[in-house]
Amino acid sequence: MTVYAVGDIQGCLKPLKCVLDKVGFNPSQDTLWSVGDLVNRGPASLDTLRFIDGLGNACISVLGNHDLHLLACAHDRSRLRKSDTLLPILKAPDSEQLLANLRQRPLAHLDRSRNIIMTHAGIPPVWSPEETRQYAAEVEAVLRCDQQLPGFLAEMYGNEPARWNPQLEGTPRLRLITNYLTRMRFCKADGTLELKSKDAPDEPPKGYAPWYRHPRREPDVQILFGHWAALEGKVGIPGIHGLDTGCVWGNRLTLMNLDTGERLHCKCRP
Ligand SMILES: [Mn+2]
Repeated sequence: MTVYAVGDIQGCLKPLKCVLDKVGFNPSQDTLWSVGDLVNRGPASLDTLRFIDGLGNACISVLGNHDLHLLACAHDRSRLRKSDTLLPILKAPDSEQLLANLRQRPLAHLDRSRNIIMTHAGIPPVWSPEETRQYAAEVEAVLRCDQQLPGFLAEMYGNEPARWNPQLEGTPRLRLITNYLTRMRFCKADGTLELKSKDAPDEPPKGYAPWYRHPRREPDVQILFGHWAALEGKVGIPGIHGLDTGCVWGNRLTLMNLDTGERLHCKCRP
């Protein structure tokens, strides 16, 4: 019974199967955590979704920005961009089921017995792990509601508001929660986001720092995240684990054993 966590897969199914084979992953005994961005840019997004769904309860995957983009494109195909590789999912005979399953996935997974929290992009310094779960649940409820979903997906995009305030309401509140959990890289200690820069962490926009460099509310809770391939998996802070190692960009896929902390990689082409 081992728990593993995998970095951004983005339709790279072959490398995923490769790392799982390397550790002899057995879905009837082991568990796979995924930091999200299951789909897009890579070649096998459709089969990746089918594979992950096929793992059932043996896989816990949080939603990433590309997963949410897939849901948005399903509701409004004009959102599809040239670089997106999502069309095969939208045209698949099992498309409806795959999208329905994706909508049920969380934006944050908190495991108190292991004292680990996992999100796609990270946790803003102003939120505790419990608050993170609570705010994530607000967005999850909207994603699961047929009436509220289309409106949210239409208004989800945008960089404002930039700073958390518990009094925020409605769309601005949901958009900021989503941006923190699925798009954040740089912010200020008070949580103010800067979403335009995708640079290396040692070149932050003036006045900002990588989110994980700020003091956090509960340092004894470990954080797992993906999203930031430029980090190459190196965060340099004990207890904070960056798992995106840019597989889809020609680098490698990372699988981490959460019991031992050991990491292994697959460099095979997607
Ligand atoms: Mn991402």
